[in-house]
Amino acid sequence: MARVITVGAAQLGPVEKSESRTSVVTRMVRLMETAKRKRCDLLVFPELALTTFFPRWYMTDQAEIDQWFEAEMPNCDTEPLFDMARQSNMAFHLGYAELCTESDQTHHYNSAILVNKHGEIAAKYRKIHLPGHDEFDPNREFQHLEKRYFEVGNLGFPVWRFLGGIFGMCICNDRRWPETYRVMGLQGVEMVILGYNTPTTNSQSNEAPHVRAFHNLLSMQAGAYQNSTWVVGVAKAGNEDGHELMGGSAIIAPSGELVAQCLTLDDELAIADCDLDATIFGKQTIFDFGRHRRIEHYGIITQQNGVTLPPN
Ligand code: CDT
Repeated sequence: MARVITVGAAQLGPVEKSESRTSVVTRMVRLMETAKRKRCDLLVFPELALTTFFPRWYMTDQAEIDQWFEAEMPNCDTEPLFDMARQSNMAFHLGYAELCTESDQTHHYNSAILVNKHGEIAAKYRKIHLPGHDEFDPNREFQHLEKRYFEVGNLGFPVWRFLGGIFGMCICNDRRWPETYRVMGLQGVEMVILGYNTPTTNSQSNEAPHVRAFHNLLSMQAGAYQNSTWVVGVAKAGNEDGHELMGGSAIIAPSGELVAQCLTLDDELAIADCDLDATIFGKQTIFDFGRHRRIEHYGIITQQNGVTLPPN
């Protein structure tokens, strides 16, 4: 029997610095209402969905920085999303800046959660590939200070049994790295979910916007095909305080084909019925890792004179 889940890519338009979380969550709830009418099982929101893409701003005051983070999840601002999940029998994915205490120390992560249809957090991922820089860079048209504000995620790339399938998450820049998909692919992932905030232009080169849009799809479509998995990539898009973010949120089949895509730079839903069994063909044929993958013949030296070399 087919395992079909209806998935909504819930793209968000711009969130300006001055927009409150209450206002953003109201917009998100509106998308959830539409998704409910369309019988979505799962709604995917972008990276750092609740605020502007604050790493573009240079800040030195830790109290000011911490205002962009959530110390609890859910909290009073985000509770309506969890209530909607319960009322609508709809799971969702949310990207946000996470402030937490672990072993008596404060930590800052760029995180994402999967919330089930009962409104319970079922899974969490913390972004591993943090792009950009950690000090003010006068040579950039705008800053990208993820390395300043976030620590590298410490939860790896696990997969979870969710909605009758095997799910994994990554966040934005992670989607450009083949390792991201392969680590989850080796665990049998059937749907990779991710959010992104990607500037339309590169602050260090004059790379054309259409090339950047191409790289966005190229990475996700290759990851899907080479691991025979669905990929759902969702943008925060449009002009945030004069800074353009690309859209193009997409639902990609295990064949690598694009099956749904957002066309605007605003709040928008792209919906597709995703059959998780569509992953089986690729996993049992060309990308049957057990039968065909031959890592021992790739020429990667892991041992020398009986000593295991550290990976680099
Ligand atoms: N949010 C995020 O990871 N954005 C990056 C932009 C990199 S440019 C320094 C991305 O890979 O889309």
